[in-house]
Amino acid sequence: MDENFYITTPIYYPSAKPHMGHAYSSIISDFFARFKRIQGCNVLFLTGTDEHGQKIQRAAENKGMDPKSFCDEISKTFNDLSKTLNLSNDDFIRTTENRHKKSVTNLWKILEKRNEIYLSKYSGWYSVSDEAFYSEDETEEKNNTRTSKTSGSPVEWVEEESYFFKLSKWQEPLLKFYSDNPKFILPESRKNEVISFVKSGLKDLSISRKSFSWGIKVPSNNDHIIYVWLDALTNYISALNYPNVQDKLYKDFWPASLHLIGKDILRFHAVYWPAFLLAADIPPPKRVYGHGWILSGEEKMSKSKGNILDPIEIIDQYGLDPLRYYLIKEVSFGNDGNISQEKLENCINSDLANNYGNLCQRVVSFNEKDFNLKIPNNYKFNKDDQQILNTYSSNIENLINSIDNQNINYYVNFIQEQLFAANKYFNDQEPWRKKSDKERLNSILYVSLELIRKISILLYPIIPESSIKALKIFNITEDKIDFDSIKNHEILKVNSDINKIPILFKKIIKND
Ligand code: ME8
Repeated sequence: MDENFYITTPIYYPSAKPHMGHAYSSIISDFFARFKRIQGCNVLFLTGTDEHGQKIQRAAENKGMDPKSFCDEISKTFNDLSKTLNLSNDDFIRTTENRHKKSVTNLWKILEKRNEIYLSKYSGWYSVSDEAFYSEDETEEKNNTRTSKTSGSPVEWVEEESYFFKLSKWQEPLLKFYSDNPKFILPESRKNEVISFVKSGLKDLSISRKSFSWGIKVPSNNDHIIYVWLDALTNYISALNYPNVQDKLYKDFWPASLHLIGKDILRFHAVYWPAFLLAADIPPPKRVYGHGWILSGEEKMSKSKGNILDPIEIIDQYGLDPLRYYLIKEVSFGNDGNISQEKLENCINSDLANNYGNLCQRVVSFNEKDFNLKIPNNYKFNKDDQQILNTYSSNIENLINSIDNQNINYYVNFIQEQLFAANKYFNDQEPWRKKSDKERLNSILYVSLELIRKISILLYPIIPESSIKALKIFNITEDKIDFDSIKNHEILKVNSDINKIPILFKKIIKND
């Protein structure tokens, strides 16, 4: 397969160090990037930091630092986190880089040239925390503070000269775009919210600010700073060397296959971004998926609420792959989810240590005693063998479709069922009682090893490090992992050597 696949995370504000919500978006994006790679696609995976605007300027001031040094410091913690999370990102973009400034300035000039921008005056509410403008009816008075109804963050009154983007003009073209591209916004429930918002009427959008200086200047009027969202969204094409539209990266990867974001920033990605692009005659991305929130108690985790979970602490205590597995499996994708230590420990003990790790150890140890660490020969699949093996070949299209529709839950359920089925197969077939029936014994061991190979491949996008460790049994290295091979049941070469591997997951001893 030579399909190109371009996936992006949101670019994160380096206003404070990363938390579990950021880790979540990044891990899910990595899951898709890794799946597409083992499917044989040419993948580009981008993440980065969104460094301009009043929010960052104020955060830097609070620390008594200049914004650039402040961003250098915190952006590094996001870049370090990408490594700690074992993200397979190909690039990490910072909006303070020249390649990005060039790209934003160019997009602005095109919009100006196409008469999509005009100068006027903005008066209304602005949330620095969300970097968003709100109309009167989108705000409310709470504890003597005017706040945004959707995010709860405080808003302040802004009155200043501003450039406007003619968003109202794009209302109908956007609605047509949504109906021509029914899977542009997922999940479906959020798509409906966006469509009703657009149908309710779009006002022109203020796209420059004058009252602070930290940002990219409007090329034709240096008193103005380009609105941070117009700046930030453009990162997705800056990384492809836009405005050089002849560049191979741009040609191969634009329009993006998937912008994966949290539901809080769907409006920016599903309304403003395609409108800017349509206005500049650039094709919009193929899909925007707005995932749910990781909650702490009942609330969205965020710095301002002081209820953040630190991914590094969890990784130090439990390891990376357990956290990745937990976030991908336990947070029903598309919905909000809670993190609990108890559920995480249950996941480690039951799914990872018992069902997966133990299966690998049992089968390899059995093989060592009876087959001297060789793939059995002279096997013959019976009906039970055929049935369990065929589950993979008959589900391969469903699995691919589930990923192509961001239905992670289907993919993860399939793995869980197959882990259960593989353990049951080994127990039910009782190879320890088949020592006198060599052909049957050979077959059970061959099938069990083959099931470990298939499951480990399926697990690779979720827990890459552990999957690679398990695939060492068969001397399969990361670059040889091929998703399509799960439909083939006779890849393992008879009489070839297999390897013992260390315990994959340690069980958590609970003190209750
Ligand atoms: O909004 N649960 O940056 P940001 C799940 N710079 N995901 C969460 C989360 C939570 N509790 N909290 C944050 C910005 N996220 C802009 C984006 S893109 C061109 C510019 C994730 O640092 C989620 O993906 O506030 C959310 O959309 C993103 O982090 C916001 O990160």
